Amino acid sequence: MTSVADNQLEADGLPPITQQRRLVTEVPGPRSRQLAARKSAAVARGVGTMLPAYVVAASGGILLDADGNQLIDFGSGIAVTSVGHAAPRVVAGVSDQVQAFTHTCFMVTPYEGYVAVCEELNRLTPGSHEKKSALFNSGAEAVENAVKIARAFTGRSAVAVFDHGYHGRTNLTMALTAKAMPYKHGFGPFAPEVYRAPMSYPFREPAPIDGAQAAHRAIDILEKQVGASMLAAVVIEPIQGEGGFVVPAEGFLPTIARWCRAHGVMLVADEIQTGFGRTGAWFACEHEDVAPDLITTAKGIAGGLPLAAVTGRADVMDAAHVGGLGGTYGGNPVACAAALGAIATVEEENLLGRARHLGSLMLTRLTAMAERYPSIGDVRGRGAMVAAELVTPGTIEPDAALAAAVSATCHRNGLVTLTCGTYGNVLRFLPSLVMADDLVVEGLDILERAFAERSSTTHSCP
Ligand code: PLZ
Repeated sequence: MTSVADNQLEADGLPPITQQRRLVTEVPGPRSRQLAARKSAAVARGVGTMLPAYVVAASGGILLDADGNQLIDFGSGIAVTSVGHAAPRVVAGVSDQVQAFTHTCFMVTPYEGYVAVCEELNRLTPGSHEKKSALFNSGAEAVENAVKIARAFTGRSAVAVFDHGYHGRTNLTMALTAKAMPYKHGFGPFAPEVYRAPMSYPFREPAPIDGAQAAHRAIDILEKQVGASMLAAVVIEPIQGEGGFVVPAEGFLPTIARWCRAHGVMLVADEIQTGFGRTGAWFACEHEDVAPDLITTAKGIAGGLPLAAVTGRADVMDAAHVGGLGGTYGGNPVACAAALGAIATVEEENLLGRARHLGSLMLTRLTAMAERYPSIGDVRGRGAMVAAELVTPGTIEPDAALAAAVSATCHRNGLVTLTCGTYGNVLRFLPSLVMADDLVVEGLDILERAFAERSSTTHSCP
């Protein structure tokens, strides 16, 4: 398939992108290293880069770097390009919109795209109740606004979040985020009235505990340390992203949801990483039949353009006064056009089915690898959101150094992998849902070779 990016590349005298890995230099190559030197001089050092292979174009599941290397992308820009890089419907929608107009500000002179995206969100998010939406620029901004809306509706101020949770880097969302380094360290003071409860993290429980029990452990703490009547919202990722792809035990989420309902606490599902088909359903809450009061979305919503949303019960969403929600760029028309293209792509290409298929392919292979390499302590995930947690064999002692080493080996071999986790010891895999099976298998082969290489020095393999 020829995309706009392909044509531009041909015009620049570079070959078109094919859906294949191709290494022509070391990764990163000399041109990328030159750019990295410019970056060091020009960009604040706080903005890190994980794999400094500078991208010049991308298509489907492949990134083309400045040296002509084609990399298999198992990161999707942190779960953003689920419909693939430069997805044709996204590119077409964006191109048309850019020709028409780029910005008016929806709060000044509105346009249809914003309304259409809200209609789609109201239709696609869990629950058959009447819903409304509001659009923003980033995930963090969506979470901030969900808290504002929950506070306006309930007249309460406290917010509960969970161990290992990640919700963003703004002041309020830093307070909601669990991990200090690198997200919060030195950046306080943080917003008050944020309380943290223990998560259900099956691999790390000291003793077996089911989902309902883990929920009651959290509820107990919230009741004692905050009081349900003080809580505006419980904000939770149905599957934690940055915290380590933590899938709570079955029953955890529904039990929390029932408790919230019984006490008038708004359940805010942060589906910024899990949403838009990533887990094999439109939203991860659906796997346990939970319909949250509010749901925050971003990332996969718009095929790579910055867009985020809060969607929820119409009565709750309407609690904020007229003019109380907004922002200059929120629901920018180009981003809205991209979102409509991305949503159509998920529906028309059955990407929910693809996510489930890729998920079972990855889980099967990783589970087999875990038998062979005892440093893989746990393999987990849902749909195309899959992870391997690395430990000292026979223990649950995190091995972040191994995760970094395996990831670096993958990078050198043309596979973009990401790590995550409170302990930095989780490898996560987020291929685009349009990635062909053979490319996913090739990526897993590279990963397995990286384990073989890294493990041969520490223990023998059968
Ligand atoms: N909520 C569940 O995953 C963003 C962060 C990367 P923004 N995750 C990637 C980094 O190191 O900054 C995220 C998320 C969940 C909220 C957010 C925040 O979304 O669009 O990055 O603001």
